[in-house]
Amino acid sequence: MKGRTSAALGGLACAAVVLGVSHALAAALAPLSSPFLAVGAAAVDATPEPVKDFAVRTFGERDKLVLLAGMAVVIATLAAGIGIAARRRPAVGYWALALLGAVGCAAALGRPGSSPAWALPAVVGTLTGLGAFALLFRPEDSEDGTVRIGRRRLLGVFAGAGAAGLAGWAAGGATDVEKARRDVVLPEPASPAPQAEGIAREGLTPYLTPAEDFYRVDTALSVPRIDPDDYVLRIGGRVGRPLEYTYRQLLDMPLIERDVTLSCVSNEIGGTLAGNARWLGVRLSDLLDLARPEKGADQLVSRSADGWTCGTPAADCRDGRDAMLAVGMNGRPLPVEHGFPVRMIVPGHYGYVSATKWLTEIELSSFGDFDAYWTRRGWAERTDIKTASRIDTPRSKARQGAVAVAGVAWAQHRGISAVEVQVDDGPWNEADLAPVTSDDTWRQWVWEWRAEPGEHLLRVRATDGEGDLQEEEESEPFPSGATGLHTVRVTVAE
Ligand SMILES: Nc1nc2c(c(=O)[nH]1)N[C@H]1C(S)=C(S)[C@@H](COP(=O)(O)O)O[C@H]1N2
Ligand SMILES: [Mo]
Repeated sequence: MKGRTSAALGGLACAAVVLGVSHALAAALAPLSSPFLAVGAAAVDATPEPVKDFAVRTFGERDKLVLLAGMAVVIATLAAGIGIAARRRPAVGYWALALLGAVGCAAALGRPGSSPAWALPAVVGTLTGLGAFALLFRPEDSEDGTVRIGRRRLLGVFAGAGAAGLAGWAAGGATDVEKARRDVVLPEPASPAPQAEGIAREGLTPYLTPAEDFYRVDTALSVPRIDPDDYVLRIGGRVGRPLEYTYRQLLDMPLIERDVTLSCVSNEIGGTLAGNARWLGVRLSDLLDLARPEKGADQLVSRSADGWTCGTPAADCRDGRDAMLAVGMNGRPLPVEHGFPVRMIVPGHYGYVSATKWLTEIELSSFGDFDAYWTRRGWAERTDIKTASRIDTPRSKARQGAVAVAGVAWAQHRGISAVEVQVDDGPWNEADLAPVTSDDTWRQWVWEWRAEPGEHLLRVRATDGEGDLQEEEESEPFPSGATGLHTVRVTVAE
């Protein structure tokens, strides 16, 4: 092995030790104290809005994987470079490793909800990495002023890093949230969801979205894993009586079950960041009535286990709508990615101002006193859901003759009263609407088209339950939700 190659590998081995050891310790202590994840999370929080938007659009829901992979490449390149530089000047290696460790430590301490103990993984990991470095880059092994790294030692250090990584993986698995979730038995709802039947058609989005197909949007690089046995929800702030509930206590309250469509403010016209599920949960107003919010506490601030924050108009949580703390989704406990064990659902609001996953705290506050995560980044403090409609089928090709044009339309809590389809510059044609049991879900629609051969533009628009037509003028999702009409170009074959 050439001297430079083995030096680069030596640098990599030391970085692997730092990451392996710190990650293993973090798995045992608090997963989010891992310096690797903490740096990633800090990067997510600091990313300017346009870049985040770009990342979400380009990489879709794989944006987090891309970020972590990118970080791994950067760290590996740095580590190899440090190794090569340290061949002649080992002091460079010590300083560079210590500096990287300090960055990881600062990132971990900077996470919301961190404690001083969160420095431990980075500190111990870095010290172990420095030890590995001392073992590999030994002045006494140098010839003509360059260090030669022994192959055995190199393999030994890599093996040590691997063992630490494995230990971390095992420690992570020790709190097996998936198993705890499978063991949960959900009670029957005191108030079941009215039975709704959607339409089933090739290419048309089903009325209820299966959990595995439900869109996922959050800032969590690693999904918070909460043991339901340790779960506590705190309700406080400007209330007459602060309250605490365990998971069991929430399950023992009367539960409601409702179909509610959830949608993301960053959904583009025609996009897929919306889903409809049957949620089971505790009425939020039942809990708030017990806590007695003070007058003027107009914002309900909710916090997640990983420190994300959300601000919902408090009045909308108590005005009779089916706002709830959900524990079930489509008849099963909430999936871990969708907020297990408890999340918020408030019909009529975008997810970023209402749908806190991994919910741990509710604080009554005011809009004047507190800005939530996305509000701080320029998104609207309060906004109604924009009426939206989407063509699911056809998307590009059709055969001449009878073609079912179909899709979904939503305007949660106002409902959908009409959907119309236009072909090219022709008249607007009224589509058939599937029956729905509340104004809080999307509505499937179908329109039978006599398709003529050639290229055609199909356009859709909806009218909400208050009689207002969907906004035609195009605008970006930022800062309060996209507007415009979904248009599809279809080639009709003879
Ligand atoms: N803890 C936490 N909850 C969160 C978010 C988040 O980043 N962290 N994102 C919100 C946003 S922007 C949306 S659109 C919904 C998406 O919920 P889903 O992933 O279950 O579809 O969750 C909301 N709840
Ligand atoms: Mo969102």
